[in-house]
Amino acid sequence: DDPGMLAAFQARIDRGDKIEPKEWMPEGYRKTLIRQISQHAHSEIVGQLPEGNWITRAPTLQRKAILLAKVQDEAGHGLYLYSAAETLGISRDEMFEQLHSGRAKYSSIFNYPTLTWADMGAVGWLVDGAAIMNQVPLQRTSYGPYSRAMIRICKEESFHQRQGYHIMMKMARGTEAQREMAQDALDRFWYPALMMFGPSDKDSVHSQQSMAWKIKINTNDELRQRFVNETVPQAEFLGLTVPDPELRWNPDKEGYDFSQPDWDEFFEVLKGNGPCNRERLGARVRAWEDGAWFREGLTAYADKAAQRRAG
Ligand code: FAQ
Repeated sequence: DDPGMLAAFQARIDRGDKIEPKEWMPEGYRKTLIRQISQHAHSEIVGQLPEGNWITRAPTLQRKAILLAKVQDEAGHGLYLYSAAETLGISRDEMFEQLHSGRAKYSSIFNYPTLTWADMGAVGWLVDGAAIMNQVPLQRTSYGPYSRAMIRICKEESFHQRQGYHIMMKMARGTEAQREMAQDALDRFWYPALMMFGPSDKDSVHSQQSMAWKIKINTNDELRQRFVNETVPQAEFLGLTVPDPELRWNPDKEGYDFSQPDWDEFFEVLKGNGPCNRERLGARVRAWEDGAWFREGLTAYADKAAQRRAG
């Protein structure tokens, strides 16, 4: 890229301009956005699977309707984000190919199993809670279509977080067995939720450049700290214990000191060796293959319709 063009582009970013699809952008900026937005889209699509597991077993009709609506929202977010990525010159088929071949990532969190109904509470409360913490600042990201997608998505994520917390309240204040299920769900999801923010700043390869381009607004560790600060009082309100003996309020930094997740486990999950990686990817590949006849039918119909119009 021409140095003059790069400097002018950086000046636009620094001024707070939004970059729009047809405008000039450095190749690295385009590639980073495609990576981040498509990974986010894949996360929404794969993220339907752990909760989809409980739709047929929700304890009441009302809970079932709410969970169904939440999972449908996630499909919508995924499609919305694929569209935003397409404005950068990648096709949806290419993105699916990257997901199905294992080349593209999706959030590590969705490689953990959802074992009990309380996990639906923990996912909504902690996973959507972490997603919001990450995505609210992204409403100010420099790429126009992405920032606008984030505004809408964050509104729905807030509802998701509240429904999860509501399940946790019910369980934590229910029978002793229900309280234990809620505690167990918190025990299993706490550290995987902390991992959602990405590796520690010192190991984050992309943060510096992404922040200079305002593709990212905060560092991974900043957002993780914010999440802990907001979530610990919510756990206390539920009467549940965060599974971290080192957790302590630190008045000097006006935040909690807390233990880091097991980063070796995180990198293993990223390499495809988490508890559910194979199952999740397998389910997506199967869905793609099972839908082949339908895609072919649609294309054949579109071709015929175009011929008819031309004739
Ligand atoms: N999982 O240099 P950095 C949701 C990778 S919310 C997997 O720090 P970056 C809603 C990273 O890609 C979840 N991979 O990377 C929902 C990179 O590898 P690469 C989705 C991870 O991009 C809720 C390498 O590690 N949200 O789905 C993870 O600057 C409930 C080095 O890391 C978003 O994607 C991870 N946790 O920062 C749905 C938000 N962390 O690509 C259903 C947008 C890092 O070079 C139910 N994304 N990696 O091969 C972001 O903000 C950023 O991409 C970060 C990572 C913060 C995730």
